[in-house]
Amino acid sequence: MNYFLRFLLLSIVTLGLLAACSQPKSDIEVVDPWLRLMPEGVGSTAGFMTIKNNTDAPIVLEDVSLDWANHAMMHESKVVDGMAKMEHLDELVIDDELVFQPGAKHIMIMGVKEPLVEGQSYNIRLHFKDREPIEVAFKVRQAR
Ligand SMILES: [Cu+2]
Repeated sequence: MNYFLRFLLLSIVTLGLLAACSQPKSDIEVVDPWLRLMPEGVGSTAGFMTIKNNTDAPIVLEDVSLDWANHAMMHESKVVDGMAKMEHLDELVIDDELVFQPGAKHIMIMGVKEPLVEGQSYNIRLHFKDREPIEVAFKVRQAR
């Protein structure tokens, strides 16, 4: 009995591992999602990540949303005639990968309801065209 149970458990674990290995990569991968830690009293911040498209077709990121702040939107920082400006982005087509990083594309977050805690994660939903939204945990850290 004991032996049989052990055999059964081992089989289940093995099957599980096999299933995990043979599973295709997910269509969309989000790498290193993080939020910039802001000084106390500042109610806005920005989120960064790299989105990888593992499919052969373009994927369109249409919107971002969250519950822990009043607004989240896709922005791009640009320098125009020596002036730093931010542009609103309606949708972004992802062929292979899309990078959100300081000084460039970012998720602008305004009206943060509670001060963000360094090291903690906060969810942001990514809304794609013709796909289920993805909920991603963004970790708060100092900008490097
Ligand atoms: Cu912005």
